[in-house]
Amino acid sequence: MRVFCDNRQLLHAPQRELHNGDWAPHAESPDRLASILDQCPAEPAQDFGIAPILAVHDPAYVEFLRDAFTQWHTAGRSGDALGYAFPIVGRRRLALDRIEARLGHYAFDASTPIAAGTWQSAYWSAQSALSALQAMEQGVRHSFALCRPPGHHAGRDYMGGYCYLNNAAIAARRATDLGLGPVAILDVDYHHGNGTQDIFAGDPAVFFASLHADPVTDYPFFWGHADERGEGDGEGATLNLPLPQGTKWSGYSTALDHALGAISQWGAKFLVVSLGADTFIGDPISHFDLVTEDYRKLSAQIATLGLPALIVMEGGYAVDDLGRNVLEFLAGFD
Ligand code: SP5
Ligand code: ZN
Repeated sequence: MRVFCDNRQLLHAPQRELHNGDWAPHAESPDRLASILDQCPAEPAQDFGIAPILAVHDPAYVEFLRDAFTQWHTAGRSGDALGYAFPIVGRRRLALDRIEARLGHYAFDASTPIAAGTWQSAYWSAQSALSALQAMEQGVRHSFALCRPPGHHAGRDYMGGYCYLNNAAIAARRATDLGLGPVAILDVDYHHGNGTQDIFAGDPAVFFASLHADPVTDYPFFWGHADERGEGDGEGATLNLPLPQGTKWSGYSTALDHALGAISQWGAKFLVVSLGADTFIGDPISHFDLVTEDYRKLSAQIATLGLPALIVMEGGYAVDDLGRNVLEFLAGFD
C-alpha cells in the first residue's frame, strides 16, 4: 500500500475548541499524524497546485482560508481565529470584510479555528489525497492518503468539524475528471460527512454512502438523516445509514453490507473511502464500540467489492490506538 503524507500537515495546531460551553484542548491535534506514521511510513506529497482544489471549492472561500489568520492578527486579535456569529437562515452573499463576519460566513460551527499553519496544512492535506490518486493512475489498486486536517465536513464554501478543504471530494472530483469513474465515496467516519454529501448532492456522477452515528444524538445533527437521498439529478445517489450509539461490529457490518450492495448496484468503478477511526470503542468524542481487530474485517468487507480504492484519512481521536487501528484497516486490503 502506498501511503502519502506531507510534513507541512503538522503545522496546523489549533489550541482549543468549545465543548459543552467551555474550552477543551482541540481534539484534532498534530499528534494524530505521528501515531499513524509510527505504524506506516509515508511518502511526501507532490504539488498539483490550486486547480484541483478550485474544482471543488469556491475561490472566495479558498482566499478566505489563506488570509483569515493574518486578517485576525491585523485586526488586533490574538490566538486562533474563531467566529461566533453564524447566519442560520438564507445566508446572503454579502461581501463583508470584518474578520468576524467572514469567519461566520464561511463556517457552520465553532470547532474549526484557523491557526497560523492552517492554510498550509489544509493545502498539503489535499495534495496528499491527489498524490495517492496519482499513484493509482500509475497502477496501484489501493493507496492511502494520510490527510490531516480532515475534510469530510467541509463544503464548497464552508469549514466545520475540524475540516477546511474536502480532501476526499477533491480526489473524487479529479478521479471523475480523469475518467476513472463512476466514483463512489464510502464514508465510515463516526460522524456524517455533511460536506461531501453537500458537494455531490446534485451530482449523478458520484455516489455518496455514509455509515455514521445517528444525527438525532450526534454531531453534525442537521445532516445525515436517512431521508437525505440526494437532490435533482443526484436523487438516489446519496445513501445515509445512521446507527445508534453503542453500535458494535455485528450491527456495523450489516449496515456496511447494505452500503456495499448499493455501491455495487449503482455501477461504481472507483472507490474513495473516507476513513474515520473515531468509530473505535476508546475514542474520546464518539460512541461506537468497534475494537482494533474489527478494522481489518471492515476493510476486508469493503475489498469484496473488488474496486480500486483510494483511502482518505478523516477523524479518529484516541491517539494512542489510532496508528494500530489504521494499520489494521490497511492490512485488510492485502
Ligand atoms: C473529522 C471529524 O471527525 N470531525 C468531528 C467533529 C466533531 N466536532 C464536535 C464534537 C464535540 C466534542 N468536543 C470534544 C472536545 C474534546 N477536547
Ligand atoms: Zn468523525
